[in-house]
Amino acid sequence: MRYLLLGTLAAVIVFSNFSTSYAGDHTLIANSATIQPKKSSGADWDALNNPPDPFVIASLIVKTPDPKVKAETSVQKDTLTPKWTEKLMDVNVGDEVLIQVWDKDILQHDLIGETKLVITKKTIEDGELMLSFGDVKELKLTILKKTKPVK
Ligand SMILES: [Ca+2]
Ligand SMILES: [Ca+2]
Repeated sequence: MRYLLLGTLAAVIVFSNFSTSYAGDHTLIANSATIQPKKSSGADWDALNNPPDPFVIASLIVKTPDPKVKAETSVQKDTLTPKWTEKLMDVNVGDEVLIQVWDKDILQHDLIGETKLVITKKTIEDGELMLSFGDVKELKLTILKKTKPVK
């Protein structure tokens, strides 16, 4: 029974990570980041000066039929320079996306930084975005045009 419950929970988590009911003509991808060596308070990210375990959560905050559209990358263990190259979600011009970088911890994750990304014609033309916020020195995102139009 316990294992059945755990299995169901895992299935729900996996499903929620990959369910994006929102159709956009571009795809937002999390590439990589550089994290400050310590928290802005001067404290270590993890006990014994262990590096953080960063992952990204992106949440669409406007102009979406489903306000719960949310995506999460994998967790990169013990690194200040995580690399993902993972799809976050579809986006369109005018969308606003809350981007959060977290350090995964056992009890309470540390928020490394968060920012609001507005998808404009320019960001789409640029294709590659370098963002700096909180204790995130640099977060690299890519916006790719989808090869087939969504109908
Ligand atoms: Ca931590
Ligand atoms: Ca760690």
